[in-house]
Amino acid sequence: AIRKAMVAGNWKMNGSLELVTQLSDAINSVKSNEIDIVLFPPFPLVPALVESGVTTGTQTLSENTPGAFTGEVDAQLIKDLGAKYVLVGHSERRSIYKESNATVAAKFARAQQVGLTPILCIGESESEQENGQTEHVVAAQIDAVIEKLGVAALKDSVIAYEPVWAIGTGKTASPEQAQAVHKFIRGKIASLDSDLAQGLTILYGGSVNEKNSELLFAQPDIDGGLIGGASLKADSFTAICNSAK
Ligand code: G2H
Repeated sequence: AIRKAMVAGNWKMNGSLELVTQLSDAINSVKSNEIDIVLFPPFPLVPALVESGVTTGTQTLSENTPGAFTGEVDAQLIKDLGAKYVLVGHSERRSIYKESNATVAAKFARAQQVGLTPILCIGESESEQENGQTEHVVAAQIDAVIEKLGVAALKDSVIAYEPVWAIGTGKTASPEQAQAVHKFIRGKIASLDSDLAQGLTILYGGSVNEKNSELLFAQPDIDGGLIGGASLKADSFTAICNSAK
């Protein structure tokens, strides 16, 4: 493959110090140069996970610089604690916490400002998919970042395509369905910068498990996965990691 595979585990609001030990032991036993494995635990578990040797990211960050923002977490602090990546625009942040495309673009910018690599999460809802708006929606989500920062900003980033109707529902996009959207995303970016698009890691997310991961990852424009529920179980997660090698 021209791009290195990545498997990312998004723990959402789950996990414990004990789970850090379990998952880090399991990940350290399947680590290889062929694949980047990253976990996204809740903020308080970041230092323990960094200490374990597993590449770490956070599930969100503040778009602001330090100040009076009770409950928010600053990007520089995340970076100083040893995290390397941050998710921006996960569909749960967009839908539950009302993050707009503009807010997501601001978070993306703030991550890069401190040297964190943003993973830009995009995807259409069930009704948008039924109405044939998938391409329109994902294009607008990417354009919000390009309009703010220019296409070059995507060079030091990852995109995660997660159709909202497939998240935590057990419904996965078929490999062909997902590949078609990934190809559209890469093609859209290639129309602005072809080399950048060829090098860009595009992950698939939404009910990925150890049974469906291999066929998804075999698609030419799917470079790995963003895994939710199945990233909480050592056996499932390591099997998914191995299927990306
Ligand atoms: C999508 C995914 C991880 P799950 O949210 O970001 O979760 O695999 O549980 O659908």
